[in-house]
Amino acid sequence: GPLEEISLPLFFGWFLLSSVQDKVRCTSMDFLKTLDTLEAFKKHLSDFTGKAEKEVDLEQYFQAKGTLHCTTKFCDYGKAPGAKEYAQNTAVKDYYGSAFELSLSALFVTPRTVGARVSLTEEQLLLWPADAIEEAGSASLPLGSRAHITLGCAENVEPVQTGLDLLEILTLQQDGQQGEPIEEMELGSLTYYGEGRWLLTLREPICTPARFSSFYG
Ligand code: ACK
Repeated sequence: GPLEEISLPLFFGWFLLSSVQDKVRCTSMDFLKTLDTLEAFKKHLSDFTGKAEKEVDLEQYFQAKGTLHCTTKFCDYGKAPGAKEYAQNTAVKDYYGSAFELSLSALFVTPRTVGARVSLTEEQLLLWPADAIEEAGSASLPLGSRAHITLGCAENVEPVQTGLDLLEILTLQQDGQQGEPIEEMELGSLTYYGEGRWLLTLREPICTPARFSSFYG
């Protein structure tokens, strides 16, 4: 009935505690600020602007999208395939409301999105939808590869794009494309994958507390 339909959320996920949201946002802003000034980035500026001579302020280019979280299952209030099964999963019910520590292992930037890659533990993978079809060119990426935090989207880009951008980069890596090593930054090593795709592998992963819950909107 209608009550059942509205009892499912828009999505389930880990929500960063508000005290750490600012820290993660600052790290991301610092990265964008630095990336902006690199000669290597300027060389590929047309990926972002369409015109080589134009300038881009990456901090302005991306807009923040709500509270920082890592989506596990997009349910669309029950309309998404597998939503009901996910909500009834024992692990989902048992862990609902529990605190976790998420490990952010990389930051990535594309002309569409900026995000953080989340490396899930075995325990956290219990909350990843088992039926997840990793929607990239290659279907053979490990479960949970898409796990990420959307830090910002370019104008007219929906946050669902961030996970797809991450999968695209991981698929390139899996297909043996090492990317172009750019430089060692304070936070880690920066690699360019072409077409405006930048990956900063963090030297020290950022550990951040997050609660497993859901969002109704
Ligand atoms: O940044 P995100 O992970 O991308 O968080 C938001 C959240 O759900 C609310 O929109 C994500 N999202 C939206 N549509 C989908 C989808 N079809 N598959 C997976 N995640 C989605 C979005």
